Amino acid sequence: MTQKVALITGITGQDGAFLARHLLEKGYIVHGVKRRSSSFNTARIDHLYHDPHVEGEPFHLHYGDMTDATNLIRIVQETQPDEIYNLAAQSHVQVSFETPEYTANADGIGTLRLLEAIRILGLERKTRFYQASTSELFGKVQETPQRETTPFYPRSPYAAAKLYAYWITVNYREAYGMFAVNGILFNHESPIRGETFVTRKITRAVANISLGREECLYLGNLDAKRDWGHARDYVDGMWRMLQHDAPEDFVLATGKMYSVREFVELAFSHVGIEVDWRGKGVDETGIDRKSGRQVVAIDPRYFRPTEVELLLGDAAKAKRLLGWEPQVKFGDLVQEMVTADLKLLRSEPDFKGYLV
Ligand code: NDP
Ligand code: GDR
Repeated sequence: MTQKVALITGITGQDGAFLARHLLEKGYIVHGVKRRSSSFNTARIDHLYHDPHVEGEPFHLHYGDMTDATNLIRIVQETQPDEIYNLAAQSHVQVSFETPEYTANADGIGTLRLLEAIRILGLERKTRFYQASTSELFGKVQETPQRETTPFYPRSPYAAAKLYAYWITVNYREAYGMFAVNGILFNHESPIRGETFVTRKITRAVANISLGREECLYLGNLDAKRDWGHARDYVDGMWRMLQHDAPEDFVLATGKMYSVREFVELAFSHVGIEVDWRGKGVDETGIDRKSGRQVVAIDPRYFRPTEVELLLGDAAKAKRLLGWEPQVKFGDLVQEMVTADLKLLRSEPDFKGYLV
């Protein structure tokens, strides 16, 4: 049997790394698109990469950017993929308020460029296309829990860009008969989550504070609620969507929702700190009950101009048609992330020591 070929944009991100490993384990040849950066940005996938001169090496990287159409056309032409997973994006919601035009270009028009590449090269019948859509599309939620039929109401430049990407994917499916699908994924995390997303920011700070390297964790809205799963489970869902017999859109979620505050409390409990909340609003603080030290404070800079207050997904369709169910529970996810950050930070030099 010939090996299937997959092309992953956003290969250097959290999901790109998990998906690349998943597909390599399934025997795929995997091509990834990485951006040129002034220093190394492949830490998450270095363990998958071997000498490209070895014959039969299944993992290949290509320089590319979602804002560069000719480059995307060339990569698709060279790799002739059976499946494309479009994971590349400026994916930070708060950053999108500061870089709205770039976010629209990379996340919205970038998706169009890739779909057009498939069409220009005449690969509509060969190449299946996965678009990394998001629960942020639901934004100011119109129905809880949110499912495939829930109306969208984006609340950020990021979500508005992803809304365009969602609909252009649906349109290319309907207009050109392409196997193009949206995975509407709720938040999913892991020890390799980007350090500025709230979960990883919390688990890193908890590890740092417990090692005496940091005093206090500064956060924004503690009352935001999210449906948090594990990235490993979610990349398997992406793959299942492209193996399904018909191109359809699917929600992936755990069906459980917790607040940022609850995430903070649980993460600190793993290093023996019991957080006691005092004050209200921007003056709220989290105090370590035993030592009386302040370990959490609010910084209004982290409040968003428009916030998504709660997200809770219903993944019944994915369970029914794809046999997909998340395996990792919230408590285990938090524990895994705190444990990994403790291990990582213990092995990292404390640069303060070099500065005295
Ligand atoms: P990350 O932010 O970890 O990774 C994003 C990836 O996109 C990185 O590889 C990044 O490259 C790349 N990228 C960014 N801009 C460009 C560009 N202009 N051209 C080419 N590559 C680019 O995101 P995740 O792995 O967490 O998420 C993957 C996708 O899924 C994203 O599209 C995200 O919006 C979406 N999503 C994520 C969810 C989650 O909870 N994680 C939930 C729902 C959707 P570099 O390393 O160089 O920065
Ligand atoms: P989100 O993730 O916006 O849901 O987007 P993030 O972890 O950034 O925020 C979750 C919630 O926590 C609140 N919050 C903070 N967030 C950050 N980053 N930093 C803080 O200090 C802080 N304090 C409170 C936020 O206001 C928010 O309500 C993620 C991304 O991966 C998107 O790409 C993806 O589409 C969605 O998840 C589903």
